[in-house]
Amino acid sequence: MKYLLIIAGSDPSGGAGVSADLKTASDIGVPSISAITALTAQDDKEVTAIHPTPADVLTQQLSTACRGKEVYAVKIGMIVTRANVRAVTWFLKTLNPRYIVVDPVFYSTSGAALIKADAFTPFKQILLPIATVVTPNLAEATALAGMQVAGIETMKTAAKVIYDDLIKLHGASKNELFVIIKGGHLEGDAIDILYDGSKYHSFDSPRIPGKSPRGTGCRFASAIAAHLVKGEDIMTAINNAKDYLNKYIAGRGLSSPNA
Ligand code: PXL
Repeated sequence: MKYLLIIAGSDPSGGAGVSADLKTASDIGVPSISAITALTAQDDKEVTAIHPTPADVLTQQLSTACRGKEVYAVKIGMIVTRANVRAVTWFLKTLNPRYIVVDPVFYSTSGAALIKADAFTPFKQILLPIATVVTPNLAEATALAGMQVAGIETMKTAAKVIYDDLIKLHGASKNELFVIIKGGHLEGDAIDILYDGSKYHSFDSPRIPGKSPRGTGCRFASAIAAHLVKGEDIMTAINNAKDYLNKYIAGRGLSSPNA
């Protein structure tokens, strides 16, 4: 049986992180296993504690959860420390799953830093280059591309900068990488820009009225990974994840946005 492996932080209010990822895997109907990179204490308003998992315990979770299983796709969310970035990278290099979807998580919705400053460079230089799909939002794309990303044109430029950087860091053997910058925080319609190394694709969704629930970034990346576990190709998985997310935000009968 093919599994989705979720590597993410815990948000006890259930809005984001591993709880949102597990619900997404269950909504899409794929079996999942998970390893928790950090415990947080938070709600909609603030993050009151962050307690990173010790790297040896994270490795133990990964190796025990994956033992004897076919991990076909991995979703990676919040990773706080340099030691945990290294632990996850080393584990995945050995596991060698078919797909790795990375949602860079640098800030909480309430603005708290969710990655330590000294973990940013290893995150970008050793973990991100092994990803198949990378899904930064505008703030994370700004940090990764080293340029202000605030509209369609800068999203396109940044997607190519991030793509080219990661190909260079990985080496010429990399043949599959999709960078999608999420424009959910733009004014007007929500437009995401994807770059695959040769062409751009834009995903336009009308803005759904009301406050969008927290954890949509987590759910988008885990929905892509879950659809990949179903055997879909990357573009189909991304399209289906967009549909899932639009339905989730509109609250049409999927598990409730409890944040
Ligand atoms: O949405 C980003 C995110 C991811 N993972 C965890 C979080 C958050 C935001 O707060 O807490 C655990």
